[in-house]
Amino acid sequence: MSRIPLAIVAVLALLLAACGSDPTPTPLPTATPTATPVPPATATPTLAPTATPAPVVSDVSIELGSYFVTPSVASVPAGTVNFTVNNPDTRAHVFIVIKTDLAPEALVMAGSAADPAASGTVLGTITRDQLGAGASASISFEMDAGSYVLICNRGSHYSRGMTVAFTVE
Ligand SMILES: [Cu+2]
Repeated sequence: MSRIPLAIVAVLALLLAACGSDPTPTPLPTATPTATPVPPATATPTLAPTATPAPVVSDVSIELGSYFVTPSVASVPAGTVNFTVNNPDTRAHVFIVIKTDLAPEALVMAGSAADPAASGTVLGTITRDQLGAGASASISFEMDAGSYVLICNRGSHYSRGMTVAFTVE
């Protein structure tokens, strides 16, 4: 008689043990931290060496005489312009570069001569002393795009035809 209760007790004990022991919850797997992707090294762009534009230099020869002014070219690109003025004539002349929108024959007059300063912006002048009979002289300017007029303004030479248009593009 004593065996049965003992067996029952044993079974009960097993059941209790089975039920009472809360299974330790299996810990959820800790999320493995996702490795923060290392941003790819930004390739440092190789800068092309800043191309320094080559300075634009134009050489223009001018023939002048009684009574004409003839440039070797009618236009040049903006930049440095070197004028070499040749005077094969038997008299002295003058060479003046004027930036103006006026037509070559329509400059402002002062008596029988032109008035360069009143006609536009005078870039420079080769004087008659520098440009005597048979002489050559040079003068250079940094010239912006625009319209220019090249004249001789000695006496009435301008009115007689010593004027010509010149364009800088
Ligand atoms: Cu002249």
